[in-house]
Amino acid sequence: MLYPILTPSRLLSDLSGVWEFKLDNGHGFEEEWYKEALKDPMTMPVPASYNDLKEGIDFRDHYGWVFYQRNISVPAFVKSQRIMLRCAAVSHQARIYLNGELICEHTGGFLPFETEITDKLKDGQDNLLTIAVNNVIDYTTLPVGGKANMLSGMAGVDGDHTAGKPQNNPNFDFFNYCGITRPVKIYTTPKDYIEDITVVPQVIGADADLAYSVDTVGSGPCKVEVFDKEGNKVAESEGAKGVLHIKNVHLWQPLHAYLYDIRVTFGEDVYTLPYGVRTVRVEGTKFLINEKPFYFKGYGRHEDTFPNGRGMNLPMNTKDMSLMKWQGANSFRTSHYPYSEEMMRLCDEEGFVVIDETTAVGINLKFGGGANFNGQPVGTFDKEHGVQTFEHHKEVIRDLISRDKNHACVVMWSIANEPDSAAEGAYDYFAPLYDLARELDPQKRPCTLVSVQTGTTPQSDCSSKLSDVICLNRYYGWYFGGPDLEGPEKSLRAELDQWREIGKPVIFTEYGADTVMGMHDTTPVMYTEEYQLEYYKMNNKVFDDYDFVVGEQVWNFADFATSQGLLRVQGNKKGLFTRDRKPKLAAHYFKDRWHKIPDFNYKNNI
Ligand code: BDP
Repeated sequence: MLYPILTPSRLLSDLSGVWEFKLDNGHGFEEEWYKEALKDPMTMPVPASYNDLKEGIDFRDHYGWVFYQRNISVPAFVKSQRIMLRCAAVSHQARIYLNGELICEHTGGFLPFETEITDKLKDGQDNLLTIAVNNVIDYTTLPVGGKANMLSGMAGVDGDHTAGKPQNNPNFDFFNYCGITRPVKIYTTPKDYIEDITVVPQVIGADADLAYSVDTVGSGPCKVEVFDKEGNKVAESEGAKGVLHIKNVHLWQPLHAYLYDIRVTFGEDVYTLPYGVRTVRVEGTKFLINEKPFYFKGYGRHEDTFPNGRGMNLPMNTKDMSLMKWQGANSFRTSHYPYSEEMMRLCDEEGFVVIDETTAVGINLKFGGGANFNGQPVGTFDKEHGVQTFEHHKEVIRDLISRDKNHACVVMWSIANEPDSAAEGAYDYFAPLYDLARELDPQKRPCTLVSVQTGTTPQSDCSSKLSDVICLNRYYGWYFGGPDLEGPEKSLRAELDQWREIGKPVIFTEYGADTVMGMHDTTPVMYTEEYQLEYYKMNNKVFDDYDFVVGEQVWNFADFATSQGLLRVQGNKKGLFTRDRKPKLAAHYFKDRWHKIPDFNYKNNI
């Protein structure tokens, strides 16, 4: 799916701004709130998560639907064009009404969807646009929620305590922010238009061949041209499919990005795709970018800021990129959902390497004592009582790859975070999803799932068989051991000795310790900044001893909001930075360490 842009043939209008807003009182649909102007609405910015923008727990933890509304109209001069309404992300379920008519429904909170409105707009008048948004998560959704009303597993209580009123029970450790979290846009195209563009690079010596295909609707001649940064045309081709040959190609390299502009013309329609040329593959225990062994230095992150919640925050994206580069990092994982298209484009521009994750977090009923769904332990993949996410999981993989396939920054797909990957039925659930991702990705990037520490071994984890790279979330010295770090160090070494036998590259995609900014002690006790530092030093010393460990991504880049619970002091405090991006002690330690670790060939001499 193409990112909407302004081109010589396409108009773009961003509907960001202050909309009307109302929490559903349980009768919104029955009373047809979408048919006329909302009565007694509040104001609400779009894009943003609404949760932190008004006061009170009832507002923050509202369960169910909310209604957003505004008027739209388009200038008469675009009426000869095809007019599209596009939402970049609505968490988690959307119903769109135009002038009271339901025109589109979508499930899944982190990927774009669009609908044509050309014939639905009234000429010369305002049109009432209503977007109803539902935040309910359950065993059919991604991310996964437990039984409604049950207190969260993260609260550290047994599952038989129920809350008084309906509420979500996230089976994951981040606040269930929701709303219209990314921009809503109207864009137009000619009636005969470019639907999609796919480009696959192949580097041959100093040159590159870009195999391209353009999906079109209607008829017309198709031409593709490639321009370098100076605006010189370096390749061109005719037809909807073909190969573009670039002589002396300038490669996209981690932290040294280079983007060409690929301009596609189809009849009257024009679209320009920024494009980085690089290759990615796994060989033995090495992860090769442009044929050189790459070492991942960076983070698991969240799209989480105050008061935007998960709402797109362009200044913070820029600040984060600057902080990550200040630290000498080169990569992050989009834990635990696809990030905004704006962030992905920024990573392409800045040369940041991304492991691109789906929304599949919480496919693990062992969390919360395994009592999440029925109040009694249930097998995660139990056909009758387990998760019912498989079909939606396929949709998410399809939509994620369709959105992000052309990004140079994306070097690997993460199919899920911490699923119950050693459970009965896990292999049968995941094998078809890997097959699907591999079939759909035109660049055939490596695929992984991010493996949980509890209950998995290299022998039992289906990731050993299915993944190209083993990604481990490990908390030796935090949830497993600590404050003593000697025992955890031994256990970590013992585990790595086992993974060596699998013969695949290993990346630590999470490791970390909760740390309250400003809490210090001469003895590194848990929760102090000193303990976080000692914890990381121990883990890193071990990673450095294993040549097949090809990356370290700390948990987390910054402190972030979660559901309330006994283990969470106003959120998860494992950040190297606070939520407002001030560095803890360990941030300086990593700055020093990562600037000494080269992006390539780090493990060559071990
Ligand atoms: C891992 C999860 C991550 C949590 C982290 C933690 O992947 O989402 O935030 O643990 O407990 O299990 O901090």
